[in-house]
Amino acid sequence: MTYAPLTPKTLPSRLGGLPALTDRIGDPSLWSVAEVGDGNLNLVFIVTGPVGRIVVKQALPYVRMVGDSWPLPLNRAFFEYNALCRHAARDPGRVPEVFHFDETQALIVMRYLAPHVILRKSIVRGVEHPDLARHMGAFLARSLFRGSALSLSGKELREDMGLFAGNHALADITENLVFSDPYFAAKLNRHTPGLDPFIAPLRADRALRIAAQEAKHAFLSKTETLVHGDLHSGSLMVTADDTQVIDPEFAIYGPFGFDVGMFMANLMLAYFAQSGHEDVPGSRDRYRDWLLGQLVEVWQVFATEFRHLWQTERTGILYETRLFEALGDTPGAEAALTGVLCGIWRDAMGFCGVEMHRRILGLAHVEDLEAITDPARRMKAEARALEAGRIIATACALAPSDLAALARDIDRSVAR
Ligand code: SR1
Ligand code: MG
Repeated sequence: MTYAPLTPKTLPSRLGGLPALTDRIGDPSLWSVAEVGDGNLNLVFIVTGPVGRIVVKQALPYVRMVGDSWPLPLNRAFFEYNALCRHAARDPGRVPEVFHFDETQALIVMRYLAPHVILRKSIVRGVEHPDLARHMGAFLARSLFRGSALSLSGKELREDMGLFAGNHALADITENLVFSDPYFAAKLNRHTPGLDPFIAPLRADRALRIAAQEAKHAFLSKTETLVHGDLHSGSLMVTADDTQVIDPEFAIYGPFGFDVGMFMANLMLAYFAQSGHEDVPGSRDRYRDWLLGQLVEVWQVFATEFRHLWQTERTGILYETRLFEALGDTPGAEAALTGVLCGIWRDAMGFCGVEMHRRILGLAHVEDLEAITDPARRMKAEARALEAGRIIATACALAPSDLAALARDIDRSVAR
């Protein structure tokens, strides 16, 4: 059958013959189906059978949030499936299990995560997830290290790079929406009324436009590892003690720092949104501390785990042990690692700053800020986040330990 989008009505007859589903959820004549997709691109169905539930995700041939005026290739499901397989192998237990993939129908059948909720929604409600930074720091280090030339042979790396190079349509979205559109009056941009006095100087800031293009240059040219490509808090599902990484359809070879910076940016945006969510000023202070604590911890865990993998799993073609440890030069390997981590941090900060900007000025905004119903309060929160993003993207020597203090200073001083 050629590609056709599923509907809740057609799904049981179209997928009811697949043992991958019937073995897990039972008799298709008893299935009930709900389409629950609230993301920007795809259809997502929850299928409930007599003995279980399952998720079916299907790509649409266009961008769902815009409509069929913006076509988008179905093959993104192929890249998502391949990224899920690699993530499952590189950090077992951190992504939902895939039960079935149909390339023609661009659909993936996967585990229904319960009682998980989307992290962003939980953050908007002010819920703490104590293990978030620990899980994400480890996931980032394992998926990025094990997907790179630090772990893979030249053949493995280049073949996989070739495979994911086909995901250029999704990379093109990132290249435009993240790195360029926020810095000029692009057609699909939108922003909160009243924010214009903060946008004009931002767009006039030449150093910032250069920093954004340097970040774009890094995204395009540093094919260092397989990145998730869209690692924001809407791509994570959480419980009190679990974190699951979903939706890697933007996966492509890119810089180590890309996923790190994107994730940190979304914690930053959540931090600046807090003033819009508190009933009385200060009532979300504890939550602010939690968010900044996670921001600091995720880098610490990432660096610690990356160092551990560097010392124990450096089997790839880069920084070979025969050039360091085998020559008795373990300090040399440590010095090289320090350089690599510094480079990742620098890149991550560029990505962090531009992601903060595009979520306020571009097409795709975040619920953390959108949920602030009073436009004046939203505008002030966004003005602070814009300024933080500007400093983060342009600062030459911002250390991991500086980030939390920077956020607190700007939250106290800008647009008061
Ligand atoms: C047109 S797609 C807009 C955004 O949605 C996705 O989740 C990515 O973040 C993309 O940039
Ligand atoms: Mg997504």
